[in-house]
Amino acid sequence: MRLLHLTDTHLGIKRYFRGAPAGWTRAEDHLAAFRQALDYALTGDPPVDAVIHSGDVFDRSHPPADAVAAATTALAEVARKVPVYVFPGNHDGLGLLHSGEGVLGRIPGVTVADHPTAIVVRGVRIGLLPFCRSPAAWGANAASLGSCDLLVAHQAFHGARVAGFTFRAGSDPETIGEELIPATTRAILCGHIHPRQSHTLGPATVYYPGSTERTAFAERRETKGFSIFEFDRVGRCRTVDLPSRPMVEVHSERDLVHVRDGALVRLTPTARTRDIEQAALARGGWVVPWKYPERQVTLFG
Ligand SMILES: [Mn+2]
Repeated sequence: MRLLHLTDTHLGIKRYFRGAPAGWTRAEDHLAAFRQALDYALTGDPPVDAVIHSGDVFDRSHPPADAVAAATTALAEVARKVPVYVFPGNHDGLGLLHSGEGVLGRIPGVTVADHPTAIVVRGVRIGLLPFCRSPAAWGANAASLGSCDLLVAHQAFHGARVAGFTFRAGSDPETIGEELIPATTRAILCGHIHPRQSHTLGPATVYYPGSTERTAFAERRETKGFSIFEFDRVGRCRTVDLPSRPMVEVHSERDLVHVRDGALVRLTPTARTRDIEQAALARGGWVVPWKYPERQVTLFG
């Protein structure tokens, strides 16, 4: 049994940059990564039995219409060949569901699991668990599905790491602890945590393929992609890298050498001068807008 697992595609993320082509927004990069991940389901060898997206399909609960249309086109093409399962993350609950039946759920071959759902793929029982703010409620949802070999979730589990922070059950109100994982669980395929990683927790190994593109400058050093997960008597997880647009943080003029054509550039507060911005633009960088310092002038009164 072989799954393509992608997550946290954050489609429709609107970010504008000085120096970028007119009308360009960061949403184009996120859509390209989404399409490339799905393309593997059409052309990858050996073929996959199902595609599972574990949440944050869209960046916002009411995504822009063009993002919904692009997602629909891409998912419909894949779902003609391979069954696709999608469930909401913390960003996109309403985005998937606002039409009642669910916008994406109307695509033939796409199942939107807006509540805990067990599916069987080649004899393997898989529990799909939409995002849940309360660990106790998440545990009750997981238990309600009976015995599953695999769970797919959109949560932070105890031991997950992001830059400078490790999630701990009990100290963070939303973090899932070991005691809530059903004993039959062999693996958890998980979204929500954007850096790619895996760790063991109780009976299970938790695999996070991470977001398909960088959603913030904090992710600028991370390699992005998706996972191919195989499960027979043993589980194997292989990550597939996707290209990401370079991101450069400029603290002073010295960092300008790293700016390349089409790189996204963030000037830290110490580097926010017109000269440094002009130099970054001259090197082809696309710069995060910030407000120039303003001086208040009294015109009258
Ligand atoms: Mn996310």
